[in-house]
Amino acid sequence: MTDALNLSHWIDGERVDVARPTDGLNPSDTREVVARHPDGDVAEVDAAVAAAKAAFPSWSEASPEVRSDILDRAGTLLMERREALGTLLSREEGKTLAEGIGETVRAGRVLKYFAGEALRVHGQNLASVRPGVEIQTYRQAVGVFGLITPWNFPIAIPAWKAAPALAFGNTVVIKPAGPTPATAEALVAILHEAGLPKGVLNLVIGRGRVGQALVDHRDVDGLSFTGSQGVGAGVAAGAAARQARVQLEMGGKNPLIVLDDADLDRAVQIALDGSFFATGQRCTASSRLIVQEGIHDRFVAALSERLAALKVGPALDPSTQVGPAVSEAQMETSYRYIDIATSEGGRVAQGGERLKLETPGWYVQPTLLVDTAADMRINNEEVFGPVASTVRVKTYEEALEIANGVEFGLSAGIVTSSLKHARDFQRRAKAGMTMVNLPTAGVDYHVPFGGTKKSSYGAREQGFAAVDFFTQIKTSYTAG
Ligand code: UN1
Repeated sequence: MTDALNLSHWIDGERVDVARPTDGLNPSDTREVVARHPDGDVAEVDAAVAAAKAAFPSWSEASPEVRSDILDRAGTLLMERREALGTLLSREEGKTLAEGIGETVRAGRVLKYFAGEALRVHGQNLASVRPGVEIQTYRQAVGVFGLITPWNFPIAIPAWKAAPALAFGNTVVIKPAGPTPATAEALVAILHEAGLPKGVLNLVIGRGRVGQALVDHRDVDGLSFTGSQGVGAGVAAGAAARQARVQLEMGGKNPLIVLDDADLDRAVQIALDGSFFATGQRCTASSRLIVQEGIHDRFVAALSERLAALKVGPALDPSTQVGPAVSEAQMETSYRYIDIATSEGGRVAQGGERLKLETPGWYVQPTLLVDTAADMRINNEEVFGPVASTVRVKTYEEALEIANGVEFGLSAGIVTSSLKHARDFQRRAKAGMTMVNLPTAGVDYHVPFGGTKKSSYGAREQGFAAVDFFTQIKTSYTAG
């Protein structure tokens, strides 16, 4: 066993030594304490925001080269330490080591991408309707951002919110999710090692009170949140009440349509990846498999066979393909939804049993539910675990209607060899992202990310879109 880490808030460039009342357990083996967590409160948030506010003038006015170099160096450090950081991530969150290392590299790439973007902030020149008057638009940093990040991508999501915020000259306070502060602290430490001036990036570890204090703080100019839809709605309401900027990334109930003309092996692999890898704990996971009747039974049989062969186990075991749920509560949510689905008339084709492995952990058997109807709770509410359900349909039109018939609209996929249906789906799917012959989950780090309906709110994250949220436009008029 590895010694437990003692975590700290980071305020004004310093680790703050505090009491650490909470033990963060390893989901793969709950006998192991991965880290001891502090429990921050309003006082720490006040101090962190004050530090961020004080650091803003010099950071926002620094040469973009300064910001670019620091992000680039931090990206290099993350990638060089991918094994150690990926191991910590997997011990803390429960995803497999390959997934933990992959996520660490992704975070490093995000930092490097925004190192470049720091140098590419554009404005425009426009002719005025009044002769002799010129108009320029500039993008300027906004101020202090509060970033409220989830546990399922404990390094990539803090990186993809912090990197654009910092690249464009803002200062930041991060509140990492309850189960995964160790990985977030490691990221903050690396950014300081890379040369970040004090106060530019702060971290306050704690419960919902910390997030609420950020939402309510008069000196927090913008909030970026990823998490559940219910909490997100409260963040938006709090931000709107005091006219802070807000951006939310929330749940999904992402459909994957499989048409009769799909290549069966490919469809099965896409569903397996999208629904079950990363333990299904992705807002982009394909939780609804909408399958045309001609391929349905073959698809269910082949996917069930692949699921039965999946090795569920401790995150660091090299043979593990699916790690545990992050927490007991998440594990119980999966099992509860399996019960709800069967009580509503669904049938378990594979999985569904409680798993008892050698190490005590929060394991969930990857589960495929079949014969479910589109209006059942299992097809409308996010489970956030390795659980998927199939809905049998007769036609493409019926599939599309069901795909679009939920409150969420993050990612939507189709497996087909028909160009006509693929193109039609891209146009008519009510989702922020569409995937043709690809899993709904697993997105690139350099392009816009986000959804429609209750999945997202506010400006898009990532890629060329990130500048819209993390800068504001100034329009300047000049007469000669
Ligand atoms: C992915 O599918 O690779 O919380 C990214 C989430 C998303 C990120 C998904 N914001 O699951």
